[in-house]
Amino acid sequence: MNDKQTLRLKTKKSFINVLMFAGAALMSQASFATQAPTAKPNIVIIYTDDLGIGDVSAYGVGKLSTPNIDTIADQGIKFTNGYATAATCTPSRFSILTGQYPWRKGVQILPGDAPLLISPEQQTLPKMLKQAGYTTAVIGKWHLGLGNGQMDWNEHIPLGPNEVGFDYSYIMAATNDRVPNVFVKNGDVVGLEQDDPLYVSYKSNFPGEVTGQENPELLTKMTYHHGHDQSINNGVSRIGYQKGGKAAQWIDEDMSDLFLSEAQRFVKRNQAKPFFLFYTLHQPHVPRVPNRHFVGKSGLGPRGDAILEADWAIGQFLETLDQLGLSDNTLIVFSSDNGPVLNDGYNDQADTKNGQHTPWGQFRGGKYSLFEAGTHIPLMVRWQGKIKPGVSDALISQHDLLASFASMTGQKIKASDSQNMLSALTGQSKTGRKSLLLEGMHGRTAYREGDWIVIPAYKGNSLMKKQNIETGIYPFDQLYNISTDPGQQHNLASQYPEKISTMLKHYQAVMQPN
Ligand code: NG6
Ligand code: CA
Repeated sequence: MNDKQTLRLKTKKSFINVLMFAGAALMSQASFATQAPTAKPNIVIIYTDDLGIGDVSAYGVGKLSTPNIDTIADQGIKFTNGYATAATCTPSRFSILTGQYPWRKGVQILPGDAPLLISPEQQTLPKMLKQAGYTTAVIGKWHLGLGNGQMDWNEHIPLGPNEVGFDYSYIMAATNDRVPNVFVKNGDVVGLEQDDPLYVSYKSNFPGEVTGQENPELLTKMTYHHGHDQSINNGVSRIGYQKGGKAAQWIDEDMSDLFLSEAQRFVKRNQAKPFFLFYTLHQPHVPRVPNRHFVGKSGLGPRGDAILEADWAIGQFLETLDQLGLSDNTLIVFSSDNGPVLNDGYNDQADTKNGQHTPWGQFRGGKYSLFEAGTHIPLMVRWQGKIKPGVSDALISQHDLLASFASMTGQKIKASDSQNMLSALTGQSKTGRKSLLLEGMHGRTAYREGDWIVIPAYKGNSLMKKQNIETGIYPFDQLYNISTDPGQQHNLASQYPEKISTMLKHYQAVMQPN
C-alpha cells in the first residue's frame, strides 16, 4: 500500500468514525426524547397478607365488598396478571424488597426468632429510594427476621428494617400467629417493662408458662385447629413460646388501628418531601381477630370481617392522603403477599361460613400452591392525574417494582431479577414481562411464558389436607394455557411435547445465576 492509499484509507476510516459518532449521538438523542423524565412522587405500597384476588370486589368474582380497595382500582390501573414471586409470605416479601427471586437464596417461611434475612450489603428497594432522596418506612408485618442470631429482645436489636434501608420502622416481628407478640419500633420492643423481660423460644416452653395444648380453657378468643397450640396471648395460642414482656404483648383487636395510625402519622410527618411507605397489613392472616366494629359484618365469619377491617383502614389512609393534599403526588401500589387460605390453623369458621365466596377467584389452588391461586394476586396502581384509569393484562411481578421505581426516579441498580415495567405500571404500555418463575413452597417453581404455564414434575403431596389446598405437585409435567383455562383443569402436556420442552429450556435458563 503506498502513502496515498494509506491516506485515503485513513480518511475513509475517520469518515466512518464521524458517521458512527453522529449516528450514536442521534440515537441517544432519540432515546432521550422517548424516555420519560424522572419523577419522584411519594410511593406507598399497601401490602395485605393472604388476600386472594377474589377477595377484592374490583375483580368481580367474589362475594365480599371492598369499596375502599376498589377505589384504588377505579382511579388507577387494575392488573389482571399481577403476581407475587411466591405462595408464602417471607419469600414474597424478600423479593419485593430485593428484586431477587427467593429460591435463589432458599428463602422459606421464617420462625419469629430468625435472624435478619436480608444482608445489610444487599441492594433493596428502600435503599435505592433513599438514594433518590426519599424518606422511607415500613409499618406493619415484617417477617424477614431480626437480629444476628443471638437475640435479646430486651436490648436494642442491632439488625432489622433500619439496617436494610428503612429510616423508620414500626413492625410486628414475624406474623400474628408467631411469638413474640410484640411490636418493634426502630429496633426496640415497644412498651417493654424493665422488671418483666421478654424471652422467646421455638424449641421448648418456659417452665410454668401456659400453652394452648395444656390450657385450652384459656383460649377465650379462638381455638386452634392444627399447629398454633403453644404460648397464649390475648386468649389465642400461637406458634412458639414466649415468657414475660406482658405489658408489651399486643391485643389483636387493636392491631389494625395501630398500624393505620402509625401510617397516617408517618405521612403527616413527611408530607413536605418525597416518602416511601411500605404499609404491610396483617389481614386476613390467622388468627383473624378483628376489632369489634367489624365482627359479624361480612357474614363470612372472622376471615371476611378481617378483610372488611383492612378495607376500612385503607379507606382511612386514602382519606388522610386527600386531607393532606397528597393524593395527586402519591403513587399507590396495592397488592397481597400470596394467595388465600381458608383454614390456616384456627377454628375460625373460615371454611364453614365461606358460602359462595371465591377468595381464589377463577384460579385453582391457594396459598402454598404452585397452581395460580398461590401467586396470582390482586395488583393495582394509582397515581392520580398521571395514570389513566383502566385495566391492564400486562404480566407483572412484585419484584419488578425495584427496577421500575429505579427507572422512574433516575437511579441505577445492580443486576437482579427485577425488570423495568414502569411503562406498563403507569399505563404507557400494555406489554409486561415475557416470562416469570413462580414459587409454591420449598423452592419448587412453575414457569409462565405468555399465557402458558408449565409445572414440572415433582415428588410430594398433591393435597394439603388440613388446609384443603391443592399444592400443584404431581409426578408428571403439567402444561396449561391460562387464557383459555384459568382454572388449570386441562393438562396439555402430552398434546404439546415440543412446547413443553422449549419452555423447560427457557425455564432452566432463568434459573442460572444472574
Ligand atoms: C405455616 C402456619 C400457618 C401460617 C404460615 C405462614 C402452621 C401449622 N401453619 O407454617 O398458619 O402461619 O406458616 O404464613 O403452623 S405466611 O403468610 O406468613 O407465609
Ligand atoms: Ca402471607
